[in-house]
Amino acid sequence: MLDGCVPWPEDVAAKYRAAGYWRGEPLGVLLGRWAEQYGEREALVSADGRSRVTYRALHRWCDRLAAGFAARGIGAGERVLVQLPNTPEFVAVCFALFRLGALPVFALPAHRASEIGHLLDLSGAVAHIVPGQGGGYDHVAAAAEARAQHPCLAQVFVAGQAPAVLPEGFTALADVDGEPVPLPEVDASDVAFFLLSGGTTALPKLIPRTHDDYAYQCRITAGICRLDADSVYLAVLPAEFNFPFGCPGILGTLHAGGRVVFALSPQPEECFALIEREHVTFTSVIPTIVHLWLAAAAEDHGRDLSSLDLLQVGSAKLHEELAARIGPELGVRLQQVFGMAEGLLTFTRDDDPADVVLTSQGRPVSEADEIRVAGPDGRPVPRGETGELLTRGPYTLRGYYRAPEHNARAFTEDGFYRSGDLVRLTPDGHLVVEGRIKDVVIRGGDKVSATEVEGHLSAHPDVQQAAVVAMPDAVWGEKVCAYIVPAPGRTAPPMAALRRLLRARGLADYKLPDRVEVLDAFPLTGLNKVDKKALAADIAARTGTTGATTGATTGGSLSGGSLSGGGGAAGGGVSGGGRGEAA
Ligand code: OOB
Repeated sequence: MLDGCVPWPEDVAAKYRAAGYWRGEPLGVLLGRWAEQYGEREALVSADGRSRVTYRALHRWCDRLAAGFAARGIGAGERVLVQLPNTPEFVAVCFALFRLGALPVFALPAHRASEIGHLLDLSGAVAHIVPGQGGGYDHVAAAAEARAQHPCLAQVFVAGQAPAVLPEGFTALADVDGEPVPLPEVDASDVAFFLLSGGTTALPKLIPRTHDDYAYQCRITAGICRLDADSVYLAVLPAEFNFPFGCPGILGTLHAGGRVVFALSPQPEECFALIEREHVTFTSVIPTIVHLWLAAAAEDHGRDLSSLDLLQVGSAKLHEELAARIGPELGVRLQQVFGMAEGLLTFTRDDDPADVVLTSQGRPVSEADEIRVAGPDGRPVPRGETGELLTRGPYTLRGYYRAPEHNARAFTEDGFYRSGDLVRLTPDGHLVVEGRIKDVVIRGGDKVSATEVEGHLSAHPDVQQAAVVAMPDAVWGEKVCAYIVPAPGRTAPPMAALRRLLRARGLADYKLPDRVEVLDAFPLTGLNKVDKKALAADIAARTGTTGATTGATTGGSLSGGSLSGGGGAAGGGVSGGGRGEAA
């Protein structure tokens, strides 16, 4: 396995192979197989409908792109930062790189200089692939700056409409083309690409996913969702995210011979029109998008959504009241999905009783997924009690890339990944998410590391201390609330100034505080740490919501008036746009 990665133990790998989970087929080879099987059927459709790519054409396109990349020196084992919007190019780039044994590192289109710089440092990427336009952000200029600061980054490829004049070292993706060349043998047990962790640490870690493990994940989830050649998937969430990429999402649909349609935003006007135009049969979204779609469906949107059969919802807790509206109001089957870029996926199933679908996050997709619900001492708790979810299995990583110290904490000695999620198992084995112990805000479906944001806030000269907690929100589930203690003799900066500061420091928009509260001093725990539970309970009380969105934030009433002083500064300054910008 690639240096810096942790392989599965040999005996475990042998077991997964013997069971037929891992079949030794690299993803690039699988695309060739699909092209043979599904030939002239449509594989990919752009949002505007102008680009419609058949399986055979996709196969050829990837071979030519691979030849073009190879001619530009990109080879096996090299990392390539891929940051593209939901377009057919995204899929072509991925498979071209898979065929070369080069390794996509998936960044989100919403990522800015801070995240991109970190990903370049960590991955040592030799190339960066960005969109030429769209999203209201100049990715080309940003890539030029990143390239100036990261000598490893030799080349930038510009997808879509590239500016007529490109800086030195930049190439329009459309010019990356060549007669197909012999491709290297790719080992399916090796890394195929990297996903990003959802920020338990200040900065995201890289998750190596192998050809074998990801092919298995796509196959098994496509089976559970009963995909076939008539399936039409609408890719609404950013394609670089595990949920739309392969749960079963884009890759699972291609495996089944179906059609993938790309949406550029989650807005109902766009998505409903695409569902009608393309006869979309299933899609995967976050609860925030469910809110948007239900509101739009209640009005006369004039669209025919009758083709839509299955709606997968996950990435943040779906509350029962919202879940119960999905079937009747959208006329679809609901499937709850709990998952993580690290691996483990749990789905509710077609034959589950209605209350299980409404109130649980389902059960593991693989019979080989191992789940342990552990108490603070690491020992399993009795069935039905809440504890931390630990897991291992045939598509769950054994270690983050180049992170031995973090790995020592994030995994048990016997290879279980510590998810940081608090869950319980029902008597019949369904998982219910009750909260989390990791210091993350789940805003919509985006994971915001509190530590990361706190670090940037503390850089303001008028800020002595900052603590970021989740603020319950009816539509977003949670939003980012920053508590600030001003530096002695200073006044706390207003929220707008803090948001400006964070933007200037290159932070993605979805991480900026939605509300700022000012305190003279932070409440402390018995161990003299900032009592974040108390802060979270405080903001829940101030906003008139319960802390129910995160079990981790319940309880802890505030004692001794330590939260006194400093009225709330602003609030409600939610950045516009929906998930399209924020994701
Ligand atoms: C998905 O992946 P990530 O890596 O962005 O985030 C993983 C975390 C989980 O550890 C959990 O804290 C939270 O997101 N989460 C949920 C959830 N699904 C994920 N919390 C409550 N209810 C759910 N249904 O978010 C992801 C990856 C693949 C499929 C679906 C989601």
